[in-house]
Amino acid sequence: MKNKILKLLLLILLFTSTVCAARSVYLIDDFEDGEIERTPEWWDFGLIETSLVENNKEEASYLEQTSLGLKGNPSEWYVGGIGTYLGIDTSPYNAIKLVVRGKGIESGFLRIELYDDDNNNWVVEVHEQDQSLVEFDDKFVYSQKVDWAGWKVLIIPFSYFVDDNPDMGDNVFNPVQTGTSGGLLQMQLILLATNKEVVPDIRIDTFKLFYYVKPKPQKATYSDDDW
Ligand SMILES: [Ca+2]
Ligand SMILES: [Ca+2]
Ligand SMILES: [Ca+2]
Ligand SMILES: [Ca+2]
Repeated sequence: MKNKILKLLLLILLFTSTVCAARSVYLIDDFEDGEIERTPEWWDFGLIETSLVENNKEEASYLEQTSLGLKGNPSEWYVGGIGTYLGIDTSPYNAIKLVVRGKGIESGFLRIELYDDDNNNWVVEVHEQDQSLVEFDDKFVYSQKVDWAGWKVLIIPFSYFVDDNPDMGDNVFNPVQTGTSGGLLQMQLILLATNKEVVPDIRIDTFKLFYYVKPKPQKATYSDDDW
């Protein structure tokens, strides 16, 4: 009888941990539907050129069919970007994960911007005088230099993001839907050049939020022979 109860408890534990693990991933986009303007709708701005590109699956084991290409004119450093509306509660997550393909040392800078709703209205209000600013909500940013060739998995904990507008919002990364806040309202990806003579050119794929658990460092083991 005792064994049966133990087995049952183990099964419940296994089931709940599987459900929790499954819930702790939110796929923003994998571009497999071949659509940039739907599910989710990405808008673009500046001189960014977007394209859906067929992946060469031999380049990495985790690749599916399609990824999103981002490139554009480097003459002003700033190229432009894409954005999408989310309106989600990020409580179950603590990090962003995506895969990025570079073309070498001057592939560009990728800046990720997260907007959290601090005035509880589910809207990011653009500043009346300056369209590049928002008026009441936080904008948290993280920049990644892409200086490699081929695909790379990036894990970016939310704690790496810094508040970019100290005069707006509450300057706390709190995109949770407590009370009437809309949580994480919007995300933008900005492409910048690292060299005015080289077209920044990257591809991104499987963009998701998830719960990241940092792997424990391996304990060093020594034998007497090491000393
Ligand atoms: Ca894909
Ligand atoms: Ca707002
Ligand atoms: Ca702020
Ligand atoms: Ca905030």
